[in-house]
Amino acid sequence: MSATANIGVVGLAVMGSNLARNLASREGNRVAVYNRSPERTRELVAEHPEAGFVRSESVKDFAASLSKPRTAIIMVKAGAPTDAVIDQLVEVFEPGDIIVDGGNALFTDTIRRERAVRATGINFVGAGISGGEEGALHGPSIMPGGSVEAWQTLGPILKSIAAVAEGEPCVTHVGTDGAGHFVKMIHNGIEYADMQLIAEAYDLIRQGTGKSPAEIAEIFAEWNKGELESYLIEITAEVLRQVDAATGKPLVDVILDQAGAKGTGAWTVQTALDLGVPVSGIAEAVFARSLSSKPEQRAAASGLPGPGATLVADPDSFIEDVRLALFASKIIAYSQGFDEIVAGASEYGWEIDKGEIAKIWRGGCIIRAQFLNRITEAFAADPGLVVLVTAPYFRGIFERAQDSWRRVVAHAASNGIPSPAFSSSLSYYDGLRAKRLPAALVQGQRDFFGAHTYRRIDREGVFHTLWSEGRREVQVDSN
Ligand code: NBP
Repeated sequence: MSATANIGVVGLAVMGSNLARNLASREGNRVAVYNRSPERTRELVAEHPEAGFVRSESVKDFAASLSKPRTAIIMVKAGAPTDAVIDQLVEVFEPGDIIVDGGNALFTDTIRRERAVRATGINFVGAGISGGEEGALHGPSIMPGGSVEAWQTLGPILKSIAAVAEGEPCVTHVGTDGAGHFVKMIHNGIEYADMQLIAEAYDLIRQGTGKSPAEIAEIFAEWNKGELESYLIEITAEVLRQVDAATGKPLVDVILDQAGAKGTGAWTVQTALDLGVPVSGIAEAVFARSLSSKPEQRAAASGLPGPGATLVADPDSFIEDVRLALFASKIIAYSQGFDEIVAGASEYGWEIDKGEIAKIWRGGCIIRAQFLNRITEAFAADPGLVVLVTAPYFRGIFERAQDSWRRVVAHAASNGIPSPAFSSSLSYYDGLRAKRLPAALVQGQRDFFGAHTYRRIDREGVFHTLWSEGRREVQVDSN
């Protein structure tokens, strides 16, 4: 086998096949393909003669078909299959070659794998790839980690296949080792929050105005022409418009209301808990899916007391309130996601350019949205921005959305309409801007039962009240 391919793909299920076809369609690429079950490889090659694939049926032949430095993208099921394929490639690759994992790996696995592979002299790059099968075929958003050396070879190849937004490819070297998969994880977490917020907006409008799904589809289509323009708003209109062929009902009314999850949202929240970052919007979105998927509990609780929904007096102004509440809550979710990126970068020693991340999410990926440009601008104008929500553009949205946001959350509460993401976003906002929080009382309680100590607002040092010894205050540390 002669080394004729400049890039290879291992794992030819839907994502790998589409990525291989995307690679093959770009000038200058010759793509080697390999899959554990050879039938899949044969099928792909037979179905796409135009791609000029170099087919292998063994890992050894696959390696031999690649020019040096060998570069291969793994697109197999995340977890043990990824480890198995890495082990096979390490056997046949040489120092300087590059192994890319394009699957949805947990970033800590990527850190572990990068360390182990690097010890052999081979480069390992964990690359988050977003956009589903369509994105893989026509241009995804790509978030690669790994070494600068690997990026030099890989960068031009990934740029050639990535989505393009406003003339720029949606790929950047995110940072070293697991940084790419970390940022992809946050992307997915934000995606969960965005979807939940949109679902709550739909529910509030439906219950508050009595409009049909098809009518609400038109509202989302209209919103998509303005500042909320995004892929998720666009597809929401499509889903709401869809009529079930079997029953003639709106499809959304015949889909079982139990949301599934593949775990990346939960990873985002678990990691945020470890890092101490309040990603309440994302967490509520993950929990909302969990709650929906508890049919027995929901059936048992369905008779509990509480108000039912009533129609609003002025549907048009209510719909505008919901639009603004959605925008404000969405900004909170993105801001919280970026906070987690900052905390992760600090914990794991990555230099992540936040403005660049917002840029590469503008195309190809599920959370692509017009307002990501505003995030890039905010970080460009003030690289030391402490928290995204305080940037002037977002402040302006909060000024505009303020009253609407509160009316919508109040309406949801008084009408018994669950709105965990809307409500928690507003609570987070109020918590963040509060001059004083009841955390002071929590510190007092902690000191009472556990002598956990507290600091004072008027003096340096650490203090403890001797609660059972005359309630005298003592200073326990002069720092
Ligand atoms: P799957 O996640 O369904 O994985 C199927 C592939 O893994 C097949 O090529 C299969 O080979 C291979 N494989 C398995 Br399973 N075990 C293996 C092993 N022990 N050794 C070698 N190969 C093995 O494919 P997918 O949906 O195309 O996704 C690929 C990756 O991309 C995943 O990590 C996924 O999380 C990620 N991703 C998917 C999407 C999406 O929208 N689907 C989006 C973004 C990222 P076989 O043919 O021999 O069984």
